[in-house]
Amino acid sequence: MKKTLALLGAASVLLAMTGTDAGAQQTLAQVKQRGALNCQVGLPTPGFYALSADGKWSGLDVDMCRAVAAAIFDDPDKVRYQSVTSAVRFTSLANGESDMLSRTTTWTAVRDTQLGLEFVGVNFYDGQGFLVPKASGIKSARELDGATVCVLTGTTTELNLADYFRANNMRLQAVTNENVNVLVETYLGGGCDAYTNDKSGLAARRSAFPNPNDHVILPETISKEPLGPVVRHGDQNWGDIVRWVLMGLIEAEELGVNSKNLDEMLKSDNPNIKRLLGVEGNIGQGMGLTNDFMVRVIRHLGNYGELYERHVGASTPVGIPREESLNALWTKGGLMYAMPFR
Ligand SMILES: N[C@@H](CCC(=O)N[C@@H](CS)C(=O)NCC(=O)O)C(=O)O
Repeated sequence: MKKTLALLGAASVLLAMTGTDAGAQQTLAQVKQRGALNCQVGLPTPGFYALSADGKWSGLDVDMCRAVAAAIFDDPDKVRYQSVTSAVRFTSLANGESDMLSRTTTWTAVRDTQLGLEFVGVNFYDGQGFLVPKASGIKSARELDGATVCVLTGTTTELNLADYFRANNMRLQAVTNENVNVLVETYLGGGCDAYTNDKSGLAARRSAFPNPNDHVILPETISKEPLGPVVRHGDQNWGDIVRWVLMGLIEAEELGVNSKNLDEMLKSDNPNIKRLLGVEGNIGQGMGLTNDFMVRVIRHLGNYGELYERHVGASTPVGIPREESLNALWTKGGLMYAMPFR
C-alpha cells in the first residue's frame, strides 16, 4: 500500500513537471494559433519604435518583431504591438501580455536572473549620456555639479546617474517621471538643466524636437547599455527562435546577403550562405520553423545593416553613424558578431 502511494506520488510529480514544461514550451504554438505575434515596444520613440499618424509602428526594434513574424508567418505585418512605459515592461512580459519585448532594453545580471526573463542577444550597443541646451554653454558632464537632471524611472539610467554623480563628488537633483513625454516636455520647458538617457535615446528624442540643433549630446558615456530583445524564462525553444532570427540578420550582413541580391544568393555555392538560407541543413525545422526562415526575414526586411541604415543610420533624422561604432560588424572594428549558423 505504502509502495503504491509512493509510486503514485512520484507519478504525479512527474506529471506536474511535464505539464509545466509543456506549458512553458508552447509560445510558438500559441503565436501560430493566434495568427499574430504579441510584441512589446515602449512609448513611441523615433528610429527604434516610432508610431506614424496612421497608426503604423516602425523602427530598429519594431523590425525585430517584424523579423520574428516574417520567420513564422512569412508576413512581417502579423504583429500586435503593446506599448507600455519602461517601468512596467518586465511585469507586462512576465504576465504573458506579450510574447517578446523589443524596446531598447539593457541586458543586466539582475534582469536576466531574477525577473523570470531571458535576454537573447544584443541588437544595439549603447551607453548613457546627457543632453543639454546648446545655449547653456555646458561642454562636459563634469560641469553638471548641482544641476537638475531629468531621468526616466524604471530604467538602468536612474542608478547610473546616481553612481556617476556620487563617484565624481557632484551634487544631483533628479527630476523623475515614468512617462518619457512628460520628462521631455519638462526638459524643453527649462524644468531641468539636462536630460539623461541612453545616447541612442537622446538622439532619437532630439530628432523630434522643434529645433534639434539647439541641443547637444555631451561627450561622456557613463555606462554600458547593451540593448536587445527579451523573452520569458522557461520556453527555451521560443528564446532560440528570437535569438537565431537576430543572429541570422547579422550573419546575412557578414555574408553579404541582402534584400536586393537574395535570389542570386539562393544559388550561391558558399556553404555558409546555403546553411543561412536553408538550402542545406535543418536549422529552421529544428526550431519548429521552415528551413528557409531567414529567406523570409531577409526578403521582407533585409539584413542587420539594412535595418540599421533605414531607421537610425547617419542618413536618417536620428542620425547615429555606424562606422567605427560598437554597432559596426566585428570585421569592421565593431561588436556585431553572429554565432556560426551551422
Ligand atoms: N536602456 C535603458 C533605458 C530604456 C529607455 O529609457 N529607452 C528610451 C528610448 S532609447 C525611452 O525613453 N523609451 C520610452 C519608453 O520606454 O517609454 C533600460 O533598459 O532601462
